[in-house]
Amino acid sequence: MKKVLITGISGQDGSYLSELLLDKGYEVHGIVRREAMEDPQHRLTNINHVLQDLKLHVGAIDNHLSIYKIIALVEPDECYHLASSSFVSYNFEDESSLVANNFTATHALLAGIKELAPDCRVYFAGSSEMFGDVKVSPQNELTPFNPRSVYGISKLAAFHLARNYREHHKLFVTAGILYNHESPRRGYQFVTRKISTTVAKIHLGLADRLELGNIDALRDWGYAPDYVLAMHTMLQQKTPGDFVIATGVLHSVKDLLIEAFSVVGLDYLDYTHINPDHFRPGEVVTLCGDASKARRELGWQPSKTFKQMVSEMVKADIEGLIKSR
Ligand code: F7E
Repeated sequence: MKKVLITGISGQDGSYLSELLLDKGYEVHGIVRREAMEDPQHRLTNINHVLQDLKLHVGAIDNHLSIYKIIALVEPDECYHLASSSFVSYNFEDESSLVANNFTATHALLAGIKELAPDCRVYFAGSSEMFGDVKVSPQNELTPFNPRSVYGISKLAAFHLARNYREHHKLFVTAGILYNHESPRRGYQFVTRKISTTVAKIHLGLADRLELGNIDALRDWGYAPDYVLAMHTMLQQKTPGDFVIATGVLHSVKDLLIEAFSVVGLDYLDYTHINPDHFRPGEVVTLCGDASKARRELGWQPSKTFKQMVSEMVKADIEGLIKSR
């Protein structure tokens, strides 16, 4: 039985990936914080339904010793490094934990794998934020990086480290450059979930307004379960490499609003208020990915349209709110 180690297992992507790998017969190990183990009902919501099938280890991902011990214990065949501080906006408030979570943690993991499990295949979660203020669109694996946020910079530094371990230490390290990917399990701070949950509340009479920042911002939004499938397929290739995963279709936050409110038959203009506090300094407004390499080499393609995904998110939030009443 193949063994897999996932950092960030309780997040959106970690939870879908766990399901996928359990279905494929893997022994699935994950690293979680101590606080999460002490309060699984609230902190492990995304993986509660598969908790009994997982093997969880308490660890601090930016602590080399802690990571080494877990790698030595698990001896993984595959490792998916998904843990990171992923909310771009927080960057501006706490840069040091971003560097620790995104860069130091990647170093701890790669160094541990090199010493203790050198045959393990590693997936590194890169981000379209590494492209930043782009001069060309859409972006592919050869597009120059020009990150505009500390998040993007820390991810890019870790991405270079991953490449370095691939090229100089000959580890099987593959990096996905993933564009925004969403689902009913997305964190509430991200704009898709903020909108879907507020629309659900408005529909149920639990809220009457939605405050947003720049609604003209454009993003390439995909469906998270499709993206974790891409991660797994990447690690089954003969050789490691870098892959852009994206839909290639741009939508504005305004499009998202129109779709989400239309699910409950309302007009976003009646509820939406622009709050300048939600605008980001140096915001990257247009990022669109060219996933032709993934289509060609992995046979990967998105399974859902933007409209279908937004509708699923709003309906899931309505259902969740009704259940929790
Ligand atoms: O913002 C605009 C905001 O926070 C999307 C992460 O997974 O994808 C994600 O990063 C857009 C931005 O995601 C609000 O300014 C307007 O233009 O949902 P988001 P993100 O920053 O694109 C990349 C690929 C990652 O790697 C990240 O880890 O929506 N926007 N008004 C707003 N965004 C938020 N959150 N809240 C607002 O009120």
